[in-house]
Order: sequence, then C-alpha cells, then structure tokens
Amino acid sequence: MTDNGRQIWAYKPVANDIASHLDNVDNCTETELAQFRVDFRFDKIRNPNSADQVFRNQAIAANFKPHTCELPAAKDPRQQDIITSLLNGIHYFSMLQSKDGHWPGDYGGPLFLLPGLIIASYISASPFPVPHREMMKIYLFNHQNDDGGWGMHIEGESTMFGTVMQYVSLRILGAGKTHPQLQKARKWIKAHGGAIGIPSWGKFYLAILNLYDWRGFNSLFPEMWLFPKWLPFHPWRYWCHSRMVYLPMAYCYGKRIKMPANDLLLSLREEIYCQDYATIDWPKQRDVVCEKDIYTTQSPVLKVMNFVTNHYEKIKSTWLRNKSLKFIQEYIDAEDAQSHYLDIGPVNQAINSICIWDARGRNSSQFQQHVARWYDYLWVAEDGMKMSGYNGSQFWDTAFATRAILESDVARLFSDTIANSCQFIDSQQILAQHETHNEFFRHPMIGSWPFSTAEQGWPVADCTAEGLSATLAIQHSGLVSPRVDEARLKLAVDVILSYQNQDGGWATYELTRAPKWLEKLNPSEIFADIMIDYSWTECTSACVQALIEFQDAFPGYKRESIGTAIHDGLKFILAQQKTDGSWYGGWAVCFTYATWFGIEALSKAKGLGCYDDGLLSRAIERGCAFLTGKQKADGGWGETFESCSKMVYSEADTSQVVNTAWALLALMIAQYPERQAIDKGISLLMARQTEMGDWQQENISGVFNYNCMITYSNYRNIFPIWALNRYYQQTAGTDAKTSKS
Ligand code: LAN
Repeated sequence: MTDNGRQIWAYKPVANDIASHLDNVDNCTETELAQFRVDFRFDKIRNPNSADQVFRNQAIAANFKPHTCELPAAKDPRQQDIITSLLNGIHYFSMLQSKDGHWPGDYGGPLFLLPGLIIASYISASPFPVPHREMMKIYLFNHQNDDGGWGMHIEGESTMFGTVMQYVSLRILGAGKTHPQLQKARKWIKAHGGAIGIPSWGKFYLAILNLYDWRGFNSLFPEMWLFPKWLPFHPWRYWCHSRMVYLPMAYCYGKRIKMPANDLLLSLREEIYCQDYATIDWPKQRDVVCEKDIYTTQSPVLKVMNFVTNHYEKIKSTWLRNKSLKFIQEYIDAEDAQSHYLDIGPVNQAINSICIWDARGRNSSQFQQHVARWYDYLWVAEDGMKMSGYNGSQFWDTAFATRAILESDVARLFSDTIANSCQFIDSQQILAQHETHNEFFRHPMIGSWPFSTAEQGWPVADCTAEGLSATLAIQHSGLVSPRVDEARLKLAVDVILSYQNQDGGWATYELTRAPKWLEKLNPSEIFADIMIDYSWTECTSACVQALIEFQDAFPGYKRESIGTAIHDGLKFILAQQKTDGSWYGGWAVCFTYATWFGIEALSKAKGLGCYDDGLLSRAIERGCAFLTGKQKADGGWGETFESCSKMVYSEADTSQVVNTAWALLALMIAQYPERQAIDKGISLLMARQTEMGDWQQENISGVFNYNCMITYSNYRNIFPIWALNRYYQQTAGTDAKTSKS
C-alpha cells in the first residue's frame, strides 16, 4: 500500500488508507502460510536474492494493461528487436509505478536490521501482529546458510553477528530451541567460540536484552557530546549515519538499559555461550571478536581511547553524565521530529524507539509514533518479511527511472508514466527546515532531494543532483508541463554548490567535517570508512552532470561559481581513477558502477571548455579499456559483491544484467569506437529479458561501508532499459517516428 511515497505491507488490505492498517490485528492461519510458500518459492541455494515477486505480482494484477504502443519505424530486423525489447521493458516497468508516481521495491539485504526492530518490539512489549511475526520467521529461516549460520547480508558467509542476531530473533518470535534449524545454528555459534565473539554492535543488542553484561562493552562515553564544537573529533563532525547511531547507543549505554530477565532470556544465556554465563569475565570480552566478523581492526589510538573512557566509567561525575544524557535525549527528539519518526535509517529508528520507550514510556505519543513507523521499514517478498535498509529507495529509483525512459524520444509513448514521476519528483523536493535544524548540526537543505521521501527529511547530495537532472530531462522533453519552476531548480543548484568539499568532490549527506585520521576511532569492527562523510566518485559525478545540464539550460545563473565547481569536481574524479583505468564504487557493485559514473561525467564535460579535453579523453579511453578488458565472452559483464569488500575486481561466474547495463552506458556515452563490444552487450540484455519485459533478479547490486550489501530490486529494470534506450537513441537518431497509442 503506498501513499505519497510511504509504503507499507498490509495483511488482507481492506481499506485504502495506511492509517487504518496500522491497527490491524488480523490473524493468519497455518494453511495460508503454507500457501504462501507454495505461491512464492524461495530457494537460497539457487539465489539468495528474492525477485520482489509479491509486490510485482500485485502491481501487475492491479495495473495490467495490454501493450498497445505502436512501434517506431525500424531500419532493419535487429533494430526491430531493440525497439520491441525497449518498449516491452518500459511497458512492464511502468505497470510497477504506484499511483503517487514512485517505484516501490525491495530494499532489503543486510541481515542485522530486522533483529534490531524485533528487539525494540520485545523490550517494549509491543509485539507485531501475528502475520508479520510469521512472515518474519519465514524470512529469518530462509536466509540461514548451509553451515547453520547467517551472514551480515543475504549473500554473505556466516558471521557471529549475523548468526546470533537471527538466532535470538527467531527465539523471541517463538521458534523452539529444538527446531532443527536452530540446533544447527547453535552448533555454528558454539563451534566459533560462542556469542562473546559477537562484534560491538551485537554486544550492544545483547546487552539491551540482558544477554550480555554492559561491563563487557567499551564505553560509549556520552560526555563526548559536551566537548567544545571546535574540537576536530567532536561527534557533530561524524558521518551522519555514525553520529545518529552512536547517539542513541550512548543513551542506552549511559542508562545501562536492559530487559528484566525471564525464562526465555535465561535459556538463551545457555544457548548462545560456550561457558556458564555467570562465570564470564565480562571486561575481558570487550575486544573479543570472532575472526569471521572482523573487517576493520582496532587502531592503537582507539585502544588508548577505550582505555581512558573505560576507566572514566569508574570515576565519572553523575552531574556530567546526566547533563550529557539530557543533551542526547534532546537530540533524539529533534531527529524524531525532523524525520517524522522515520529517522535517518533502520538502525537508529529501532534504537531511538528503545530510548524513547525508556524515557517516555510505552504509552507516550512519541513512542507510539515510533511504532507506527516500524511498518514503513517492513517489506514482504517471496523470502518473507524483511526490514528495509531505509524507509525505501523511492526518490532515487524514480529519478533514475525517469532519466532512463527520457533517454530517447520513445518516452513520448509513456507520457503518463513521466507525468506521474514528474508529480512525485515535484512533491519530494525538500522546501522547509525544522526549527531545530541549526541547533543539531544539519546542513542547509532547502531545495534538496532525499533518497527516499521528503517526509524522512534527510537530503542527499547526489539524490539532489539526480532530482535536478531528472527535472531538467522532463522539462527538456516537453512531455508534461514542468512542475518544478526555475526558482526551485536554482535552489537545488545552490544546495549542490554548498555540498562541494575542499577536495573538489561531493560526499553523501553533508560536507566532510573532520580530518581523515578520525577514521582511526572507528569502533565498529565490521564496517570501514564510517567516521566521516567522504567524497565519492559517484556522488561527484552526479553533481557534476547535474550542474553541466543546468548550465546548459540556464547559462546565466552563477556562471562562474558553477564553472569552478564543475572544474574542481572533474579534477576530483580524475584523481580517483585507478591505474588500470577503473573507478571503485562505494555504493553499488562496484567497479562497473563507478566507472560508468566516472566516464559519464567526463564525457558530458568534453567540449565545454571547463577542463582540458585531452586529459578528459585520455581518462575516458582508459576507463573504456578497463571495461572492455572485463567483458565476458557472452558479451556481458558481471561482478560479485567481493569487488566491494576486497576492493579488487571480482568477476562473477555469469554476466549480470545490471553490471552489463552500466558498462554499456559508459561505452556508449564515451562513443566507444568498437561498436561490436556494445552490440554484443545489448544482445545479452535482450536475450536475458523475460517475455513480459522484466529481467530475472540476479546478484545483489548495492553496498555500504564496503562490507554490507543491499538490494536494489528496481535496478534490474532501470539500467537495462536505460542502456537499450541509449542504444536506440544512438542508432536510430531522434528522427524515428513514434506515435502514442
Ligand atoms: C544509502 C543509500 C543510498 C546511497 C546513495 C545515494 C546511492 C549514495 O550515492 C550515497 C550514499 C547513500 C545515501 C546511502 C548511505 C548509507 C545508507 C544510508 C544507504 C546504503 C542505505 C542504507 C545505509 C545505512 C548506513 C544503513 C544502516 C547501517 C548503518 C551502518 C548505520
């Protein structure tokens, strides 16, 4: 069910408004659950990625319309095939668009999110309705690896974090300890040293559940929030995700929140440890991490800091502690208010819920507003009910989809789809700031666009750029009367300019606010580069492209500063290129993704006089040489998620349509001269397309912090469509006759 970007799953929907479903206490029967498994088969061994079939089947059933587009004239049979495939692709995808104009989709992948929410619901005695609980169990069981454990994410090898979190969640949801899958899981846990080796984020959740002693946890030093702001390590300078996660964690730590023990918890203490719980020497476990989990090791600076802050706990001033907890609570309130209780992401949504439950009580309106938002994060696919990595990827997918369709004049056959996206894009531009904006370290955001919804209230630099590019493309097409006027476009440009870093690049949500050495304080063990907001190739490319497109349409506005911003952005992108010609991608898998972004920005900048064209051309050529060097014999490209974590190109056994589309988009924008490489890739995309115009769900496409993967289910449509459309545009020209049915 969707409304203005909000998407929730309802069991047996009866009304059309989301609010009436939040009180739904419907039950489901064993027979219905068994039927679900028959209707939606999921086999982790075949593919751990579900294909979002639950949503898609419903959308197609509701929106089905026959494909009646009159095909544009084709020069030859090959082109006929291209046109057919392209139109089928867009036609199918347009049926997935929701009434409010966005494309809903599965945004799961990480396996440590749902447990956080289950723990929040358990400690606060606010259980989910039975159908939700049952669907969650299906999901958790479905993603167990063959060895009995669970990974950090759906494609990952088993880790202690993944395994203990899913195990405890299943037990909370009512799975018995004699269940064969849980017995197998216990074996894995015990064979790998037991839950004392869970990384710090896991130690945190277990401590909340009274399954781990807070003495075994390195201090989160809530007093650091009272430091003077000029200090280079004041937490206001952290990457906003770390800041917003360590904030409520520090509250829970400061208050040593823990659930009262009960039979289940006492039994769990025996199930997940190798030793008797009462005999565990907790302070000694602070830095114990199972080797299967370690991605970043503790730096000497962090060790010293932990030593100091752990000792401080013994002598701490109660007055200072209370003062810092008061500040933290105000900050949590502000984050809740600014984001309408959605919060910046799934981790702090759950932990803030726990803090608010502790501070204000279960019946408080604040806590109830938190609970209402839990549903915004839940998504059902054939693998069961998962927690999304965000409250969705609504805006991001819509902006990309719009640009993909508008790549050629076939868009005019889909003017209704574009009109809907246009409406969504219009409605999601952030045009107001909360009164607590400045007090709590927020970057100016009027005119920006978010990743999910404006309501969520966190603007992102490259989402703003994609919003601007999509809006300009809509205006350029003349298909619908523009809804975002010139003044609002200029606001978006101003925000983009305000986001540019000293190094010429653009980061994700804010400017880089602290020096790189702050990374030495990364306590997470499982993620890299989380402490500050770094400039990225992809974000920079998106901003550079949007500025180029804007300047083309409005040459008079801030000509000089936009010119300088483009120049510096290009310089940053060139500096990121690796010696083999590739770029590393921080937000999707991986080298093909960022190399597409690198080449796209450089190619669009050529001939504009804002940079040395010779340098741009050479970099583009090297990028293309890298890509063609990785093309598989079948014409496609394929990378696995290990490219992201190992930072070296890791070739998948089979070509992947999403990687193939990125590589093709890059080669085409670069006007790569050996057309056979492109022709072969396009043939692969066509061959992989289903009869309806969809593509199969293949490997996972997204990533964050190098080590955790995230699903972008709409990518399998958006990027093949975009590549086919660019191919059509380049091979047919814009003069091919098209007519709307
Ligand atoms: C996202 C999703 C979108 C992504 C892009 C816009 C694609 C990127 O270009 C910039 C970074 C951004 C906004 C991004 C940052 C990290 C996020 C928010 C996520 C990958 C979605 C989930 C992830 C978040 C950190 C998950 C929660 C986990 C923690 C470690 C706090």
